[in-house]
Amino acid sequence: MKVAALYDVHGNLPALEAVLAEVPDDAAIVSGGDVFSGPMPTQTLARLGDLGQRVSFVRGNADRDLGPYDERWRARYEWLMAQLTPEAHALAEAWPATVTLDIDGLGQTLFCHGSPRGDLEAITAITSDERLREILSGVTQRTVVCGHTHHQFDRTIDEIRVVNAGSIGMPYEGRPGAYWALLGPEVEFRRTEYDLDAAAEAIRATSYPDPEERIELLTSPHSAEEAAEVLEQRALEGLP
Ligand SMILES: [Mn+2]
Repeated sequence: MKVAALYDVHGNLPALEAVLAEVPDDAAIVSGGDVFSGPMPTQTLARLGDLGQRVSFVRGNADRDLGPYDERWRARYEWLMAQLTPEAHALAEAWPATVTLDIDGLGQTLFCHGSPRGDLEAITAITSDERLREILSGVTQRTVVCGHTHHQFDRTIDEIRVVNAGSIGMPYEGRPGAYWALLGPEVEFRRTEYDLDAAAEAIRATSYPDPEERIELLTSPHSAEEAAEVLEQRALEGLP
């Protein structure tokens, strides 16, 4: 089988729509978590839900309650909970932490959000071999697909290939767009362009707290190098 790995949409419906228009008809879809934490949560969830059995969901850290929150994050979380029905949120919290699929050319492939060990554990392009080896110590699959750190990479260590699919809705790639991966038989990194001005208007039309901050992230994204440095440092300090 062929799989489109769609990670970290973060409630960015216009970006998701653009990507879905490019996903080949014969590809299955894995939603890699952090689906709705962002400006258009309900619509984003509904759009993926409409795809039915074609989608396998993996839960991300932002798809579950991570409280207690500081003031700023509490406002965001309360806003999010006011958008989603309790049923929708319960459904998301019940998504599995990992999904395994057999992909053409890549073999048994483990999909997770952060790492195979947890949705908050970050793997970056510059994670040391030593740390990566420890993270992968329980893995029996040939390929691991992760997200969470919002930048694409493809690394192989001890015959396990680790692919970060990138982020559709909030990429740290230095260049705007929706980033995802098409898997099987190769690993094909994709960048899909979408209308940023229209997306910004759609975000402003919501009641999302801090819309301008989110729009800024989409129009002037951090570089992958910068994100990897910051996120790797946090991981080394034991921070989520
Ligand atoms: Mn995440």
